[in-house]
Amino acid sequence: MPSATATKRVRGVSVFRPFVFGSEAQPFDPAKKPPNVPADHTHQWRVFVKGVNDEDISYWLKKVQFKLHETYAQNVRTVEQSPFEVTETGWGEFEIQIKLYFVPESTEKPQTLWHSLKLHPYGPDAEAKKERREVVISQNYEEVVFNEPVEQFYELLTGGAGAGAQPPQKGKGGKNTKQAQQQKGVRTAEIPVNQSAQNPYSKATEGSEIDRLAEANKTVEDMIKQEKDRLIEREKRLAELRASEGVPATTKKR
Ligand code: SLL
Repeated sequence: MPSATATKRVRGVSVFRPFVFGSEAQPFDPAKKPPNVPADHTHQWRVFVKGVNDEDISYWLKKVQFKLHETYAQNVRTVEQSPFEVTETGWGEFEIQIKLYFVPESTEKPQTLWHSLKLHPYGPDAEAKKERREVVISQNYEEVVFNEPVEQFYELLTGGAGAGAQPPQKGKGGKNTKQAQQQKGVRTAEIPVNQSAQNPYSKATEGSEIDRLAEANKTVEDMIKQEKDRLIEREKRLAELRASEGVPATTKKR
C-alpha cells in the first residue's frame, strides 16, 4: 500500500519548473565528413531537454523519450539520465515527439511535447549563415506545472523547503540569494538574472519580452481607437446625408 505522503496532495499549490528543449544542427564540411556517415546525410544534429543555464533538472525529470522520423533505425530513443539528448546525422527536417517522464515519487503521468528539427538557417541572414555553415539552434523555453503535487514530490521539488520556503525578501542581508538557497539545498524556479552566451533565458530577457508585448499591445489599442473614431465619423456623415435627403435613419419592417 502506498504511504500517506505518496498519495496526499498539497492542496491549492502549483509548482512550476522551467526548462529548455530544442535542437542544434550543423552541416558537414564535405572535406571533413566522417567516413562512417551515410553518403546522403548532410548534417549532424542534437535534440535535447535541459535546465535553463544547464541547471540540473534530474530531481524532477526521470527520463525522456525522443521519437524520431521512421527513416531512422530504432527511431524511439529513450534517455534515462542527464544529459537528456540524442545526437544523430541526417538529411531532412521533421517533427520530433518528446515525452517527459517524471520521477516516480511524483506519481505524475508523462507529458508530450513536439519539436520541429531545424537543419537550415532561417531569418533575414539565412544565406550568409548557410555559407558559413553556422550552427542552427532552434529552442524554446518552457515551464512544466505540477498542480497540487503529492507531498513527497513537493518535498523533492522544493528541496525540503516545503511550505516554509519564503520568497526572496529585499533588504534582509541577502539571505535568500540563489547561492544561499542552493547551499541550503532549497530548490526554486528562479532563472538567471542576466543572459549569457550559452543561455538566452534570463529575468532580463523576460523583462524585455514583457516590454515588447506591452508595446505591441499599445499599438493594437491605438489602431482600434483610430478605427473606432473613423467609424463614428462615417456614421455621422451617413446620418447627415440621410437627413439631407429626407430618408429615415432606419426602416421598420412590418
Ligand atoms: C522530409 N518529411 O522529406 C521529411 C522527412 C526524414 C529525415 C525527413 C535520414 C535518416 C536515415 C533522415 O534525415 N531522415 O536515413 O538514417 O524532409
